[in-house]
Amino acid sequence: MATPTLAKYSLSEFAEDVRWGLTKDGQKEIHSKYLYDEVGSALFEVITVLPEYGLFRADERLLRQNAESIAASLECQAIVVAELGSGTGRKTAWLLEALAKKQPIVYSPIEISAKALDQCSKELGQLHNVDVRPLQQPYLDGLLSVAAARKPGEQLLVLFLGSTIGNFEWRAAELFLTEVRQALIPGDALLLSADLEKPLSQLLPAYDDPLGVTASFDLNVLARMNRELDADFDLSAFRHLARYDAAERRIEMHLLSTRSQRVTIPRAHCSVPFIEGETIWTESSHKFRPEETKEMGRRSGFRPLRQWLDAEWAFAQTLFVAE
Ligand code: AVI
Repeated sequence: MATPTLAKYSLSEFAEDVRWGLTKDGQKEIHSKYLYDEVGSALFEVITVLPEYGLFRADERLLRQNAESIAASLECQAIVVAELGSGTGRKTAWLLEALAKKQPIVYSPIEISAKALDQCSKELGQLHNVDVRPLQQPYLDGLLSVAAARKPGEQLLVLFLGSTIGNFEWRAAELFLTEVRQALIPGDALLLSADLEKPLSQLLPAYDDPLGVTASFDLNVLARMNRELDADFDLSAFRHLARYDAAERRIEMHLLSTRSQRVTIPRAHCSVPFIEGETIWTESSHKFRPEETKEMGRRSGFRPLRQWLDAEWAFAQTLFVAE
């Protein structure tokens, strides 16, 4: 399965990707970036408050507890914070407040969802000493824009939270961090969140909650194809499936066809046969070991400064400095 680049994409790109992913030989797949249209993004916001999805709260807890230590670790007087995939920026406020106690800061949330970006700008723009400069761009393009606008003497702090790094394939994750590093200069910093390995009894309900919110989040990609590509998916003939691949250490989300059927997708110029039990792979969520995230950072040109682990939900935040 490919890597989420979270770029802004056109209808024709969506149609082309759908055609490719559903008509190729072997495992059918749809890129996970297509889960996040307006409905999908709203459902994801609900996922973050589900009792079974401890990941978001662990990230927020660590930020709240360690904001002062992170701020103290940054040596520079002038700080620009760039957040890759800020969402609504809910959990970032803790850190911005701690940083802005020392000096005025610039905060650039980089996000493709206009709604989330708008909400983020409104809420975080109210913080004292924080100048919010939102960018509706793909991660790397946004980061390059922030880097190009920096003034001499400013230190850049990149936030990549929420364990979105886990939605990349192993090799692609490292490649992505290398590209982030290339946009930076020595002394800049990166705060990276990663969800850690944990018992299946905890992990599976986080991706298959009893209320069915994650199932709706997943199934929405079929509804999206019906809405945008005139497809005729019968949502009642597919069900959400979350499974763990122990060798790859990842949760995989799939949509399973409960009967043999054929779906037509006019705007993607295809008609797709499904046999009973066949799946469309929609997302991977890799689970890390604490040392592994440090190693990944090292191999991408960063030096790990500190790592914090959450006491309630196996989750790590690692602060790196660019070498
Ligand atoms: C955005 N990303 C880190 C989430 C995750 O946990 O992999 C996406 C998600 N998919 C289902 N639930 C949450």
